[in-house]
Amino acid sequence: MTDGSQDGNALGPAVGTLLTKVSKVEVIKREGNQLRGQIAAELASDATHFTEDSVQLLKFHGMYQQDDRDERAVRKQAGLERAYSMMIRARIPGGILSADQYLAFDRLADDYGNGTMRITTRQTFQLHGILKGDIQQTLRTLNHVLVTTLGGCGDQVRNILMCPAPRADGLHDQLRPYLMALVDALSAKSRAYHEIWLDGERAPSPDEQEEPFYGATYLPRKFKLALAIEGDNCVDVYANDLGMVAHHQNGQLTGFTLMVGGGMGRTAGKEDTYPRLATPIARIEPAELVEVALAIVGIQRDYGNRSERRYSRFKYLLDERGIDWFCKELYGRLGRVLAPAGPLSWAETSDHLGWHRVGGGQDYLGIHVQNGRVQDTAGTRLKSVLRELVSTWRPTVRMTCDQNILLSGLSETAYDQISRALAQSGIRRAEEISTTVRHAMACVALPTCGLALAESERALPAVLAEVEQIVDRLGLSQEVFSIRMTGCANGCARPYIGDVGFVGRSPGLYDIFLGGDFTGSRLNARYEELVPIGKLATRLYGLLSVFKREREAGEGFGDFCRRVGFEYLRQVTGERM
Ligand code: SRM
Ligand code: SF4
Repeated sequence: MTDGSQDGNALGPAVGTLLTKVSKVEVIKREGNQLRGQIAAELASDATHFTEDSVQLLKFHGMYQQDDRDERAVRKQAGLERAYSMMIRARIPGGILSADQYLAFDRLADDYGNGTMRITTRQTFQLHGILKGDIQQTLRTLNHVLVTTLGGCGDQVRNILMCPAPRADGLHDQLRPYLMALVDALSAKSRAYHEIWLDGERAPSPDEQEEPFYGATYLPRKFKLALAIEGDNCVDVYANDLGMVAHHQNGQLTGFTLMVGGGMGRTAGKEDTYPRLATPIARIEPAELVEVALAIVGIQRDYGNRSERRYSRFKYLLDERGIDWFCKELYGRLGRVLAPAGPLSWAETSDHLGWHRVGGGQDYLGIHVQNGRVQDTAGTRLKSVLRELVSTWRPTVRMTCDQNILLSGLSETAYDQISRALAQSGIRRAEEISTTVRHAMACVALPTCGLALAESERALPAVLAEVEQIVDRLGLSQEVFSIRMTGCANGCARPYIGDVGFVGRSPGLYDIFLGGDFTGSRLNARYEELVPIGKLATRLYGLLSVFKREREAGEGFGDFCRRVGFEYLRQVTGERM
C-alpha cells in the first residue's frame, strides 16, 4: 500500500495530531476547500492585497504576498499602506525550459514584474513585483507555454531538483522520465488553480475527491526532493527531505540510493531548530522509485507535526521518532524491506559553467548569473543578451541549483557568435570569473523577503570584491571554496553546507559558519557571532592566511578549518588581528 489514500489528514493515523491543537495554517487549509478559500472573491475586489487567510492558500498556487521593505517606513510615515505586490514562483522540474517558455518569463518580467527574473537555489524562476491585478494574466501567459506555478510554494512537494547538465552518455534522458513520474505522482491535483486563474472551470461535485494523496490538509510543511547523479552533488542532495542518488554503469541507470530528512532551516536563538543532512537509508531498483517516494512522503503527511510549524519539517519527525521507527513504518507500508545504502562519493561535483563540447549539435554553455538575478545593469546586458541568444539559437534553457543558466543543444559553429555577443554585453566567460565569485551564492533577502533580518543578494557582491582582493594577495586565487550568504537563519542559499556561511542576524550583522566542504556533504558550524558586514572579509583574511601557511597538501579550506578546530583558529587569528 503506497499512496495512503485517506479522507483528510486530520483523521489520519497521527494520533498525536488529534490530541494536540493544530496550528492556524492547518485550520486555514482544512477550511480552504482544496486551496480555494476566498481567493477568487478577493481577487475580484478593489483591494491592493489579499487577507492573511488567502495569503496562506496562495502559497500553494505558487505566490507570496510581499511589500517593498525599502519603502515601508516612508509609506507608514506618509499614512500610506504598504507597497504590496506578489512574488510568483514557477515549478520547473529539473530546471528545464524550452526557448519559448524562457522568452515568456523574459516578457512577463518586463510587462508585469520588476524587470528581472530571479533564478532560485531550487532551479526555477521567481518573478517579483507583480501587482494583484496582473496575477491572472501572468499565470495565463505561463500556462499558455505549459508552465505552472502550482506547487511552487506551500505545504506540498516543491519543485523537484535534478542535475541539469546534459551528459554525453544519455543518462540525463534516462532519468527525466523518473523525474516526471515523481512530479505526476506528488503534485497537488486540486482544480482550484485552473478555476481561479485560468479558465474559470467549475468546481467538482462535493463527492469527488480532488486530492487522493494529499487529502484536505496537504502536508504539515513544505517537502523537498532532489535527484542527484552519483559523483556530482550539484543539486545539494543532502539538504532535501528526500534525496535520490542515481547510480549508473556504462551509461545505464542501475538504481537509486535514497536519503531522508535533510533541511537547512533554523530559527536564530532557538537551539532546538537546526540544519540536518539527509541520512542515506536504502538502495532501490529504478522501478521502485515512485512507489517508495510516495510511501515516504505519506509518512510525513500522516505523522508530521501539525501543531507547531517551527517543528513541522520531516527532519524533526525523524529525529523525534528515530530512523529505525521510520524504516519500520516505511517497510510496513511497502510490505517489504529495502536493501541498505552503500557509501557515496562526490568527486565530480561541478558548476557546469563554460562551453562544453559534446558534438552533434549538443554542445552546451554554462553562464554565470550573479546571485541568480537575470537583469540588465549599467555595466552588463545579461537579460537582453540572453533574450537575443535564446531567440536566435533556440536552445533548451537549464537552470542550475547554484543560480546559473545553461544553454544546451548548441552546434559547435555557434561558439564564436555566442561568445562575441556575450562579451559585447559585458558578460564574462566562466574562466574569467574568480573562483570566489563563481562559487558564491546569496538568497534574495531585502527588499522583497518578508523574513530578512539583513541584506544578502544586494550586499554579497561588495563583500566578495574584498574577498577577491584578499585571495589574490594571498596567492590563493586558484583555490576553490564556496561562500554562501543569507539574510536570516532560514538558510535559503544553503549556507550551512558551504565552506563558508554568512548568516544575517540583524541589519549589518552576520554569524560566520565554517568547516563545510565544497561538495555540500558536510555541515559547517558557527565560528563567530554578530560580525559587522564590513569585517567579514577581514575575518576571512585572518583565516585564509593561517590556511595558506598550515594546510596539508590538497586540503580544502573547509576541510582545513574542520581539522585544526575553531579553538585553534580563534587563537591564531586573534594573535594576528
Ligand atoms: Fe526559502 C522562506 C526564498 C530556497 C528555507 N524562502 C522563504 C521566503 C518565501 C520568505 C517567506 O516565507 O516569506 C523567501 C522569499 C524571498 C523572496 O523575496 O523571493 C524564500 N528560498 C527562497 C529562494 C528564492 C532563495 C534564493 O535566493 O534562491 C529559494 C527558492 C527555492 C525554490 O525555488 O523553491 C529558497 N529556502 C530555500 C532553501 C534551499 C533549498 O531548498 O535547497 C531552503 C533550505 C532548505 C530547507 O528547506 O530546509 C529554504 N525558506 C526556507 C525557510 C526555512 C524552512 C524551515 O525548515 O524552517 C523559510 C521560512 C519558512 O518556510 O517558514 C523560507
Ligand atoms: Fe529571506 Fe531568510 Fe530565505 Fe534569505 S534566508 S530569502 S532572508 S527567508
